[in-house]
Amino acid sequence: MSLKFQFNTMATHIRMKFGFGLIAFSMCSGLAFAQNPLIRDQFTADPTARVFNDKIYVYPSHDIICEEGVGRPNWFCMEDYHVFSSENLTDWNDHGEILNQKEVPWADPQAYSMWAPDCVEKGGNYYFYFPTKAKESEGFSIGVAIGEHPEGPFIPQEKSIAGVAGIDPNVFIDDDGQAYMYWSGRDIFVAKLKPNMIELASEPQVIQNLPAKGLKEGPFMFARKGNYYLTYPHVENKTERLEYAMGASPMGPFKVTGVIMDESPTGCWTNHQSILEFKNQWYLFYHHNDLSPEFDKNRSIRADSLSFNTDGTIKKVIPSLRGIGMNTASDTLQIDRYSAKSTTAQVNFNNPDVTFEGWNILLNAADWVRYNTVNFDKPYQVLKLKVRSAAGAVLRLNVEGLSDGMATVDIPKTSNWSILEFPISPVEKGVYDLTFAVNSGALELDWVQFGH
Ligand code: FUB
Repeated sequence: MSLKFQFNTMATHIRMKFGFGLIAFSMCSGLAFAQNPLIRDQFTADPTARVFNDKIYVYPSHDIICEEGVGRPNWFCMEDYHVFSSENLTDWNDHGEILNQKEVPWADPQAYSMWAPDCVEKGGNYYFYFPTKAKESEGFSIGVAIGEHPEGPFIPQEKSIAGVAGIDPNVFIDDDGQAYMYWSGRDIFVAKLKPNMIELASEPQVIQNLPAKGLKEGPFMFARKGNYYLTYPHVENKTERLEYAMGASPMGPFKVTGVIMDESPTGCWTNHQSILEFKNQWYLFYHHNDLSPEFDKNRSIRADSLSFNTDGTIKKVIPSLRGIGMNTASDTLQIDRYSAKSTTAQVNFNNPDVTFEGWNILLNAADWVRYNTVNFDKPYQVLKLKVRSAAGAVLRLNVEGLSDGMATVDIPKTSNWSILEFPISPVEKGVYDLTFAVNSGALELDWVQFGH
């Protein structure tokens, strides 16, 4: 019996070919990425992260590339949604496609406009809210699909929500059980939802006192210590930055309070946020175009830690590549997703034509790269590196707290990528920050791993 795995990086489906036929199923991929971007085998955007059953579930949009004759080329192009989950913020599982535009009775099946979604739980059901274009309509409507599990399956309602036109639905359920829906369409709107979660219980209201100039979209509401935070991307200057307004009730009034994340320095035009608390730490989920630097409508979701000042205001989040997850020393540590680096150290794609193959970091003499929060859960005696070095190099590994460092290794000339192993003295169990510094020569480093 022949067994063949084909990995389709764009669709994240596994097809297993047995002697008797082809079986296709959505997979739980279990890819271990503790860093940013979180998902590296497809484009993802507009992440709404939720905690259900002690796990984080992320509901993003799923960007694809529209070819001529499919959707609108050179624009946003989305035909379906996937959901991803993680118990530890390091290993993210792709639960596969949860809804496709073709399955929505009221939607234009050729619109490729399944923009930013949300999902909330009520009474043991999961309500998945999504925008798309309705049949024979130019504008966006918002629909609901209902499931019994956070990862679906989700069954779409026959009709979109009456009285709502717009994008980027967000649903907030207050402590008294009342649900509110927020959405955008130039302004940001709010309305109460009926207990059935699929109909409005009040007339939509425009939220007042938000910036009048520059696009606002992507509302996301959360509450903390009696404060209600209405967060939204807004174009104050050239591209979207993440801002927020605070109020004492879910429908306002709100006072514009500050900026959560500045405009992207690399010019990705959109950003889109959600904020949650998980195991006593707050996180910001957002997106950037890491895997598509030349086309900012193919985006990738990210997450970084977020914290508050004592007066309840939000401290600005500086986007990082290191992200939020802790690694174990035996993981393949993608050192190019660094915590800090010397200014001249340079991150490059492994294969610029196939960005899903990831990155490496080029270190010349005196360059260094730091990678924080690695758990040495047992004594490791081997340092494994995937490197390439045209002329050879001497590389030093410093472990924070160890004055002598951990190892200094000679990297031979290797014109091709090579996996090299070096003996090291084990360190005591603990969580360490690692710094790789080049004493002489130059090398490209793809990943690092510790073993026995
Ligand atoms: O993903 C399409 C649109 O881009 C979203 O709906 C907006 O929030 C922006 O991120």
